[in-house]
Amino acid sequence: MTAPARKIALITGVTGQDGAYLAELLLEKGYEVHGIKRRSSLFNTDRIDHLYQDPHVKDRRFILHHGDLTDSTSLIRIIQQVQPDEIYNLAAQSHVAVSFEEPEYTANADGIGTLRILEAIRILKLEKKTRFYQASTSELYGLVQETPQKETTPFYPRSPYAVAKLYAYWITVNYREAYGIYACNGILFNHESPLRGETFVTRKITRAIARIALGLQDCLYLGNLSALRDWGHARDYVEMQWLMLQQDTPEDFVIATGKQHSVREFVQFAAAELGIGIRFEGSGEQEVGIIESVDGSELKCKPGDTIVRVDPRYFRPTEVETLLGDPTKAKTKLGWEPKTTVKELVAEMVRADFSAAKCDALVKSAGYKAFDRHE
Ligand code: NDP
Ligand code: GDR
Repeated sequence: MTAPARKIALITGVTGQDGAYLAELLLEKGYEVHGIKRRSSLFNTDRIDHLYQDPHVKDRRFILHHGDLTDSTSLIRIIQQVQPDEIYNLAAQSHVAVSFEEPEYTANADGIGTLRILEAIRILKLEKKTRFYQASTSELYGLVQETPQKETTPFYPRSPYAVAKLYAYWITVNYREAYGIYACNGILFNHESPLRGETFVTRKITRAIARIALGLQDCLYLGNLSALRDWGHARDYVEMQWLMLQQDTPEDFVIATGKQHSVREFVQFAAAELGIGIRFEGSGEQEVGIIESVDGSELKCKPGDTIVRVDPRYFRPTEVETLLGDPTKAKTKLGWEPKTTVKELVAEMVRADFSAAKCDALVKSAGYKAFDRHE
């Protein structure tokens, strides 16, 4: 008896937060996993280095290809070569604030990039073979029309990023309806992890609190402290990305926890994890976060220190003030539920950043400067 052929997946954005967790999950499930990475002048594979297999290894199951969502021919070449059963389109210029600085590039990569992949599937006549997952986003709801937000809630995007993702959402639906491609949108609310990029607010907070606690940094500058988000763990959310491609018929799903917290609260949760109590005083641009209590003698900060300040440079021209998802459809139809609470998520992120900060502190105390290239 011959063994069933193993499934082949192609992940765009494999070097990103979700790409790393998804690659790990699919490899565990026995897939042959191909990933698209961009050429970069520095190594950009930190998050997946533990999965790397030398090209000389026989029967490799994790293979990287150079390509770019703005380059159709590279996408067609890779998809033709790989003949994937499943494509997970996770690649994007994913930073909302940056999209105001680079709106055209964001539209090209996030909007037209999605079209390029769907067209490649069509050009290569893979409509019946290849299933397609599109990384859609709660940012589509923007100026929210209904709370909590579900699959039927109208969209009102509030950034060039969200507008580009709106195109990607609808072109995915259109190719499903026009050409019968198994294509779906996961409308994912914010999800975080120790692998989150350092400039997204959660990771910026956990990294800064750890460094402030060890005396490596004085203050954390943030923008809108009142923004409300529904934060989950990336590890839980990639499981749902896979599940969505295993159904009989393609559908779109909201993935969220159904719980909401402010940026201000996230700061307090992160500090509490290290035994630091923070109170917020003042309002608007004058609001500050002051240490109220410190538990733990190894920490270098003390009560009375002002460690959070507002810097208007982090305000956005149009803000998404509040997002709260309703994951009922995912639970009812796919039996999916998030496993990680926001406090557990914060604890995992703070622990990872505290341990990295301790290494930096050790290097610094030994007289080396390698801990900060900008000094
Ligand atoms: P990341 O920013 O961590 O990763 C984005 C990935 O896309 C990276 O691998 C990046 O490469 C790659 N990329 C960027 N531009 C291009 C391009 N032009 N061509 C090819 N690859 C490119 O994002 P996340 O992992 O957090 O998110 C994954 C996807 O899900 C994104 O599409 C994001 O918009 C979407 N999303 C994310 C949510 C979240 O809360 N995390 C919520 C909802 C949707 P490099 O490493 O070289 O920069
Ligand atoms: P978001 O995530 O815009 O929701 O997009 P981000 O963490 O950048 O911002 C969340 C909220 O925090 C406020 N904020 C700050 N944000 C950043 N980055 N830096 C700050 O200093 C700061 N201070 C306050 C923001 O204004 C915002 O309200 C993320 C991305 O992963 C998208 O790709 C994804 O689609 C959505 O989540 C769902």
